[in-house]
Amino acid sequence: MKAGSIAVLWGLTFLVAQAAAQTVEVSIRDYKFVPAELKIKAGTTVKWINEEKRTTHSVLFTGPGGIESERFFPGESWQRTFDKPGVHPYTCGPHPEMKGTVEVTQ
Ligand SMILES: [Cu+2]
Repeated sequence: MKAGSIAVLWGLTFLVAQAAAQTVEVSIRDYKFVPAELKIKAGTTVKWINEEKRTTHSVLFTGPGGIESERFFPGESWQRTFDKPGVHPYTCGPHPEMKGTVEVTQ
């Protein structure tokens, strides 16, 4: 195989990997998830970033089998990959008034 073909193949593999591993970001600031409502495709990773000045937050899924992240500090983040379609409401452990939803489609 010629070097040119190998380079093209490598490029294609890279593109496929990029498409399969999408990450969407949610900011946390002023005690809000921004955007609060997310619609993503299965396989997408959501990364929550704490952009407060001094408050820690968590991401607590309130549905069946719900999980909670550790509390994360300003400048820190937490992420989760959603492999299956479904609706995942969540809140913040220490601040239940904060609400968000991740809707996962095929
Ligand atoms: Cu919070």
